[in-house]
Amino acid sequence: MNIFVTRALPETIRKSLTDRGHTLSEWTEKRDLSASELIHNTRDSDALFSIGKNQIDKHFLAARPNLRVIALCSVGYDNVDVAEATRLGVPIGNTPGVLSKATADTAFLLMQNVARKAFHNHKEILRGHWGFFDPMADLGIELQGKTLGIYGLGRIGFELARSCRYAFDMPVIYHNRGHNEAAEQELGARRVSFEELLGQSDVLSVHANLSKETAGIFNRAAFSKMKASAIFINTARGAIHNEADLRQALEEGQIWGAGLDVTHPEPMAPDNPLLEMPNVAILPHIGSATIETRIKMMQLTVENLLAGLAGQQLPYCVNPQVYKK
Ligand code: 8YV
Repeated sequence: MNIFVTRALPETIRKSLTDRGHTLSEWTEKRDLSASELIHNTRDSDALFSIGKNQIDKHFLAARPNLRVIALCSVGYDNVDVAEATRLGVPIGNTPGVLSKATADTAFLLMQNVARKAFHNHKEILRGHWGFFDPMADLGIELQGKTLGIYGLGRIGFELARSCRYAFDMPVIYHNRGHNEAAEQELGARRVSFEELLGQSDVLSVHANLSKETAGIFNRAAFSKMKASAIFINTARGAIHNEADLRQALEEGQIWGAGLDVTHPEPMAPDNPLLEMPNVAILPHIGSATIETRIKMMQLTVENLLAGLAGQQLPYCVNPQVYKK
């Protein structure tokens, strides 16, 4: 069967599909496909291997309702109209679990970078400013014993909470719809209201899905309730924080610093003022970007594709309701 892939694949991953008799058609241009290009290129496809930001919206699904499987090479699926895919009976696969540690590690490194102004200090060396030693210039803050707040404690939040607990003995609070029993038992994490999360966190890290409920929830009102010494971290989706409000909060000292692996839009413009702020660390969405993790993500995507093309239930399925029809 025919699989359209939105990127060129490593040979081992390609082989795991072609060895099963499938034919691949890969998009090799170094840019994302437009909506019409995605529709055009999947005209003879039985399955879509989606890497990057492809809009799997109503328009696309209406044009390609007969795809046997849409396999996302990501854990997030905010680029997909899942309700519409479910209505049309199209199974959507994702890659949960395998990127949790890598993404949590990215949040951890951003947290440390902001706390110690590491990116800023590195930029200072490049500017030739490694000169006179001033013992009170550019000081960071200690993380030891500070409170970690997690907005959306799932697999990734759990890994970050564990790292912070063991590395810096940080007590953990979190805001979720329900309890996370494992985090409460293993890490002594405490579930709190959103207001308490804002008011009590020394480091507040976002690990929620982007949804109608979470979009823009970190806005001017939210930042104004945080500690002036707090660090805000987002490795989930850029649209969960309001960038103008975040910038204002940083400029006015409502919060101490921010570390972002995600922005809205992406890529961030190179002249964005946040990039020059000493208390801000920004990365270009590299949360899952380790060799080990990216290969595992692709392997899970392959598992989903093989199952979907064989008419079986996807092992990692976002909308298992399609099988109840
Ligand atoms: C991906 C991600 O790199 O899994 C996710 O949701 O954000 C990243 O791991 C990105 O989605 C590109 O496909």
